[in-house]
Amino acid sequence: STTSTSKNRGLLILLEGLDRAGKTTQCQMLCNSLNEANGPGSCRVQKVPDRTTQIGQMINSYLASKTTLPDQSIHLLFSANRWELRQTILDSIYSGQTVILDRYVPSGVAYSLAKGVADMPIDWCIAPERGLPRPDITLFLDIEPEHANIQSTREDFGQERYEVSEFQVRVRACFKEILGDGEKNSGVLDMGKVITIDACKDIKTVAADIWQAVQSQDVESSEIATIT
Ligand code: DGP
Ligand code: NA
Ligand code: NA
Repeated sequence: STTSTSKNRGLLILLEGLDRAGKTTQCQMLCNSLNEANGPGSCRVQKVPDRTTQIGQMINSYLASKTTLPDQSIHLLFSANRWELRQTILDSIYSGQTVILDRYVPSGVAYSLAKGVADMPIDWCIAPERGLPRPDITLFLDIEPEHANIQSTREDFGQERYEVSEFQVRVRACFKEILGDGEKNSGVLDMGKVITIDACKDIKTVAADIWQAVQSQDVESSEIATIT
C-alpha cells in the first residue's frame, strides 16, 4: 500500500510546478485515488502557502499586489508559513495519513531565486527551509510556460504578482536547478525521490502517470527525513 506502510506512517508526497501546471487538480485526483484504494481519510491535500493563517493573509495581500514588501521579507514569510504547517503535517504522517503537498520548499526557493536579487543567493534562500519535513516523493509537473494556459482550469491567470510569462520561464529553470534531472542528488536540494511528469498531456494521462509513480514508491524509513 502506498499510504499505510509497513512502518505505519503515511507518505509525504509533493506536487510542484509552475503556475497553471495543473497541480491543484492533480493533487485532488491523486488524493481521491488514494482514499479509494486505502480507505476514506487515509490521505489529505495541504495547499502551500496556507492563506488562512495571519501570515498566509499577508502573503495573499502581497500576491494580489495590495501590499509591497522587501523581497527578503516575503521570502521569510513564505518560509514561516511552511513552519506553521510543520507540526500538523508530522502529526498526520505519524498517525498513518498520507499528506499531499500542493507546492512547498522548491517553490519557496525557485520563485525567490528567479527574481535575481543580488543579495539573495541560493544558500540564503534555502537556509530558513532547513529542518522542515522532507517529502518522500517529489513529482515535478513540467510544462512549457507558453503552453501553460492550455491546461488551465483557472480563468483568472495573470491576476497575481508572479503570473507573468517571462518570470515563469526563469522559475522553471530554477526548479530544474533545485530538483535536478531525477538522478539521486543531482539537484541542489534533497527532495526525496524526484520524478518529472510531462504535464502538457491531457489531465487523465497526467493523473495515470502520477499514480504509477506513487505506486512504485516505498517508504524507506519509519522516521520522516528533514531538509538539510
Ligand atoms: P498558488 O497559491 O499555488 O497559486 O501560489 C501562489 C503564488 O505564489 C504562485 O505564483 C507561486 C508563488 N509561491 C508559492 N510559494 C512560494 C514561496 O514560498 N515563495 C515565493 N516567493 N513564491 C511562492
Ligand atoms: Na498561482
Ligand atoms: Na509555498
